[in-house]
Amino acid sequence: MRCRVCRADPVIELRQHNAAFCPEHLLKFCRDQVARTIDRFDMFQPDDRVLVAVSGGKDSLALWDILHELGYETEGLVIGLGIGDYSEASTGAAQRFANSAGLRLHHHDLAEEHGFTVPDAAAATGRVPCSACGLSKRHVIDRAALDGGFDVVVTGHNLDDEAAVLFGNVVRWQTEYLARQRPVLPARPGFPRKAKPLVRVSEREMAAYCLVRGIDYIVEECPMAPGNKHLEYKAVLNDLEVRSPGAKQAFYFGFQERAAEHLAGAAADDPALGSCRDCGSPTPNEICSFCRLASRASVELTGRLAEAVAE
Ligand code: Q46
Ligand code: ZN
Ligand code: ZN
Repeated sequence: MRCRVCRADPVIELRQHNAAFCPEHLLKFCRDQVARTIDRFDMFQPDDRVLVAVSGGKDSLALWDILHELGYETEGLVIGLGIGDYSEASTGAAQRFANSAGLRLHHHDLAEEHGFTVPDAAAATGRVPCSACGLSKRHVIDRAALDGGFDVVVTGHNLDDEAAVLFGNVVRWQTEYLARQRPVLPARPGFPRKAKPLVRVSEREMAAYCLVRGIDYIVEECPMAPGNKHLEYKAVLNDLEVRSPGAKQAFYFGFQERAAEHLAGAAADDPALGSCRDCGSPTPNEICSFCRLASRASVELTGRLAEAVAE
């Protein structure tokens, strides 16, 4: 196969689109796909201030680069999760990208600002690290977006991620989660607008995009990911995609076009939300789930520090 546009040697072949692209037209293809997604789902407007949540991985850095190239006003946010070398590498890659593009990166650190790390939270709760990590990231991102006056927060979830989450929710018929699995969620009191502009592009396309653009992203996966069901669902869908190119796209967008709206009624009405006694975030309880997690997990960090001092 040759580049679909200019017939030059291709850098990538995309079976799901029955096409191949040279480096230049791969970049154009990715930007066009993102622009089309923003437009189709009415994610945000050209003059909106966009906060890009970055992990230092290929997807979030490619997203930041694409939005910047498309002319959006963007700033980045990276969160120090305290997952050893992985977190160091993640922050480093995000900072290098921001410096090279001349963009502003905000850095929040769980240990410094909230007194715990993701491993502490996992140890304190006895649950998989990703659940405490996800809760913490959502809390920090929401606060940073609201405090910074951003119009929207965007994340680098790509088609592979979203199809895997959808698959998991369908397997277990989690109708409430399904009802909220939209590429854009409107702002609500205490919560910013959130969008996923990469839902039309695949992991492979984003890796190739970074390669062509010379974006130096962290390749290693989070060491706390193994055991996460999400990876199993991804593997199942990857097998399916090999046998049936385009299956992921058909599955995800078929859901958005034909089912998501019907499920909207399945989302329980938001309970009456008050403000968290400790941090002011919206919560149906006296203390929000993040602050409850933080108080359990910080005991863990304090214990570890005490042990280290005693040694
Ligand atoms: S960083 Fe956090 Fe991920 Fe690591 S602990 Fe899980 S959720 S896998 S995107
Ligand atoms: Zn070309
Ligand atoms: Zn709170």
